[in-house]
Amino acid sequence: MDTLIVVDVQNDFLEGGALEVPQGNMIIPVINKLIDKFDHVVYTQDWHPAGHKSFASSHKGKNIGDIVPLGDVQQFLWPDHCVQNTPGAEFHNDLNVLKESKVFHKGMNPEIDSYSAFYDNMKLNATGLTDYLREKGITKIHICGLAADYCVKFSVLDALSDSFETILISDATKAVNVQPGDHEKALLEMQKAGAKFITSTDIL
Ligand code: VGL
Ligand code: ZN
Repeated sequence: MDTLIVVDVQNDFLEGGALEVPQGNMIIPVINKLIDKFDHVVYTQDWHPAGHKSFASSHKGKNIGDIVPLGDVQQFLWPDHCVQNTPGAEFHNDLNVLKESKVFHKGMNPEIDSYSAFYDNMKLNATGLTDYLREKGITKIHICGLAADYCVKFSVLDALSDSFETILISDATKAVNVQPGDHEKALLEMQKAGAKFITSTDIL
C-alpha cells in the first residue's frame, strides 16, 4: 500500500501566515495531484497550545530567532503560530483533505517542541504515527509538505530510524531557510540518513 504523509500544510506556514514559508503555496496543487495517486494519505498539523515555549512571546525579553534551552534541547524561538483551533492552524482551504484520513497532531506539550510527525524533540512522547503505520503493515512512506528544513526533515529522520523506507517528494516541499542554505543542508542530512528523493513527475 502506497502511503503519503502530508506535513503541516497549514495557514500559518503559507502566504500571509505567522511563520510563512517562502513559496509554500506553490506546493499545494502538486500535493493535491499526488493525493489522488496514493492508496493511503495521512496528514499532520502543528498544534500548539497558546503560550507554547517555542514562541518567543513566551520568554520575557527574548526575540524571534533567539535560542534558549528548553528541556535538553536548544530551542529556536518562533513567532506564535499554529495555535490550536485558530485559523492559522487550519489546513489551507485549497488542500484536499480526504475525509476518512487520519490527522496526527504534534507540539501539544507546552514545554517541548515537536518538529517531527513521529516524536517530540526530546523523544519523550510519540504521536502514534509509527504504531499506526505498523498496524497497517506499511513499511514504505512518501513525504511532502512544510517545512523542508524543520518538520519534514525531522519526520524523515525519525521515519528512517523507525525503519520505514522513506522517500521525499522534493518538489512538494519548501524550506523556511532561516539561514540561507538550510534547505540544501537538510537535504544532505536526509540523504546521509538514507532517505530517497523523487519528484512529483516520477509519480504523476
Ligand atoms: C515548523 C517551525 C516551528 C514546521 C513547526 O512545520 O516545519 N517549523 N513549528
Ligand atoms: Zn511549531
